[in-house]
Amino acid sequence: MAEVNYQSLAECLHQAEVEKREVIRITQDHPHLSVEDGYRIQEELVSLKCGLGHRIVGPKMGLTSQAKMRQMNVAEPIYGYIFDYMQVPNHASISMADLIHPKAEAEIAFVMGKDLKGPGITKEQVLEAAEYVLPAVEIIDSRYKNFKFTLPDVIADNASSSRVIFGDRLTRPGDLELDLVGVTLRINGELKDQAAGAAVLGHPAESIAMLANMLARKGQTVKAGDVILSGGVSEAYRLAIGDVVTAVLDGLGTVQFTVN
Ligand code: 0L1
Ligand code: MG
Repeated sequence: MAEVNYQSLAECLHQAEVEKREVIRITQDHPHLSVEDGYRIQEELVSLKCGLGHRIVGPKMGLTSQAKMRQMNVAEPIYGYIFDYMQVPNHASISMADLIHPKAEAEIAFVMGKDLKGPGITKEQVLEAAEYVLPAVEIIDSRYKNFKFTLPDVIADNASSSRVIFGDRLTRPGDLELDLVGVTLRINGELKDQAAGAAVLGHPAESIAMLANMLARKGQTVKAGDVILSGGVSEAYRLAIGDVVTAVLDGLGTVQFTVN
């Protein structure tokens, strides 16, 4: 069996993103790739991007819904990183030519005012440390053929991170019950999904607490200034040229963009 070369696998995933082409999942050649291996590849990918001058906006949590965890047969969500080049202004457009097979999901983002150092971080500590929350739509665009992967594969691929559109309005986290925030996701006016913030691990702040505790295992922290995606409130929906995507998060605001 081929030896796992973390750096060259990260380079391969990065090139696939740059060249907007699908690759075969890593576990095809490396069936014993572990979750830990996946994060080792992700770390190489993140440092490669940083070396190219890209800046981390913040971590993101993925696979936070019961449905996605069941589908992947996992007990724990995963994390990845959002970079500056992934940000698209609200009400702007994304270009299909820049992406492979994108899907959109509505999320709640947290702007951290204080560091959070796990283990043992709680939802209450997250709500105290967060300065603001804001609405977001994440575009996930797995680099793997047909969006088919195992858990270590998707971790290596930076949790499918591709683009993010943040809403315009910042809200204090204590100003509303984040688990009760109603969310609708429409594409071309058609209601695709309706959900509440509780779809994210019971409460979106639980997801940030889990992130802080997962990072703590590696001696890392959630940092003041991080803007963190807490996970999909809605399901993720495939996008096509001409689509107009509108996510309304009750009390937080609206995110809208078009696909060219
Ligand atoms: O943000 C996410 O929940 C994506 C996690 C990766 C799984 C996928 O690409 O569907
Ligand atoms: Mg997501």
